[in-house]
Amino acid sequence: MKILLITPDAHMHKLYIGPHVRSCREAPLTLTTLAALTGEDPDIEYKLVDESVDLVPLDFPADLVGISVMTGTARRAYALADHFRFRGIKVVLGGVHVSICPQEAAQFADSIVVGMAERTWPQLIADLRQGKLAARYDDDSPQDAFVPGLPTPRWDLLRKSGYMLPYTVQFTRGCVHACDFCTVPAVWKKFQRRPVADIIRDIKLVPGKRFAVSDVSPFDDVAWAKELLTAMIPLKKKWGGLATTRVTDDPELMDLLVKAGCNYLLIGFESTEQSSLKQIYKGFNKSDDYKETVRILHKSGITIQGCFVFGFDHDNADIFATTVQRVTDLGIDIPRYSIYTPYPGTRLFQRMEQEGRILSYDWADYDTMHVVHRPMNMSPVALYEGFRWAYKETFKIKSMLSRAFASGLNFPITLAGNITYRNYVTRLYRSRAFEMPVSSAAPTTNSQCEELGTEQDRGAPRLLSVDRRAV
Ligand code: B12
Ligand code: SF4
Repeated sequence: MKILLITPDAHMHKLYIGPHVRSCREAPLTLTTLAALTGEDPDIEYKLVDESVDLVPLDFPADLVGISVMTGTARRAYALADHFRFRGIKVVLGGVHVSICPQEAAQFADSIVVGMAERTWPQLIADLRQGKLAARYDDDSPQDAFVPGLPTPRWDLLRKSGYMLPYTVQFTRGCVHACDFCTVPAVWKKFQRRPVADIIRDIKLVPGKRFAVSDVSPFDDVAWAKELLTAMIPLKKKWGGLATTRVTDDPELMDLLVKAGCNYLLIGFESTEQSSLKQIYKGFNKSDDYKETVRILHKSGITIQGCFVFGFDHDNADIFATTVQRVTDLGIDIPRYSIYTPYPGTRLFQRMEQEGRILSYDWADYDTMHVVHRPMNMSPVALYEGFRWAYKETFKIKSMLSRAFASGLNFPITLAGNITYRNYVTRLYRSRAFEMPVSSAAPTTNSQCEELGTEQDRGAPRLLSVDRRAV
């Protein structure tokens, strides 16, 4: 049985080096994890395609196509699904957007998988073999504190040359926090850890010295994190991942992070304004502490990718210049900006809908680079222009080089990160000019996307254009 698994394109991290495309990030885990779930089965032949670095083989002779869907890539995913179903191939959709909007996704698939797929994916394959594919599979695994028995991802199935870091290891899933704009607490209700022994087994199987961790918040159970980091020390690997600003609170945790080989962390600072942090339920970020957080991380030899968001209700036109200045003063190595985006399923989406402030229900705009809500203290155009201005200002060559030189031994990581985002700024300025998104018939009830799956709302003509551009 030939199974084609696809992650539709997320343009942002593409880096063009001549005719070659690389993705300036870690290799994604979703497809390699799915492929591992069916174990050693000689009858199954997987082909994994991450559209950020590869072309989707539209004529592939698959028996089954599986597509992983995020909100921002939903249109592209549905277009690909249409294409393969038109060819008579069964299509299954899964992933975060499917878990939030199952009824919408079901219209484009023969089957959908809601939630994690550890149990449902092997079951789905078994059902398909017997010609009994169900329309929907729901995750019924126990939401225990630990997730035992996850296999090592099938890293061998991805094109390694496409990524900065071709090996990604999973430590945890979910998050203990509940920021209003974040999909994670909306989909994964519980913070779950993997058994330390399973994680160590996976890390030992990483062939090179370096790997990535793409879990959103793996160090918030401090006692467990210390146990894991202690077990990682003898492996002598180098790695990077994500953390919250609170990671620097515990000196022993910081010490173990360094000893375990961490030299890069992506951190959501989100705002320089405490009033905004409070409003988005991220009050555990203390703007006054940012300087100290950065100092501790730098002293520990850790490069910081610092994320800031524009468009909060307390933001006014001054926020762009204030943030750009603060990013410089703090010495953030790799700054990154996003636009506040009310993803379906989140508390923010619910609030924005109630307040009638959602401007676009076109999921393709939900990539944090487009304004999809009406800001409180500025116009949507001013938000978009301010966002672009902040990026342009921050990624001037002189600023980039000064950040890279300031990062000492981590010069290569910082420079690579800055080049990626400068590249991104260029694309941002070339991309379609800001148009006020026109909401096609806003839903009349607050039932989120379940109401949005009509022909009219999903904009059928655009969906059918499967993009055959060569990358
Ligand atoms: C790594 C990552 C990325 C990577 C790789 C994405 C990928 N698909 O692998 C990159 C860098 C590309 C990325 C980009 C973005 N990301 Co991201 N990302 C993540 C992150 C941190 C981890 C994903 C992961 O690897 N999980 C581990 C794997 C094993 O789990 P999984 O993907 O959930 O898959 C399991 C199930 O969901 C299911 N499943 C998933 N797909 C499928 C498909 C089939 C067929 C089946 C059967 C099952 C199935 O089975 C899997 C095994 O159980 C998540 C947070 C999270 N916890 O999920 C955010 C997350 C998915 N990203 C998010 C966002 C917002 C973005 C960006 C917009 C950010 C940005 N500004 O750039 C862009 C997307 C651009 C766009 N055009 O929309 C949001 C998604 C919100 C939403 N509603 O879509 C998340 C949830 C983070 C958050 N804080 O809310 N991201
Ligand atoms: S934004 Fe980060 S800290 Fe907040 S809920 Fe999401 S993953 Fe957790």
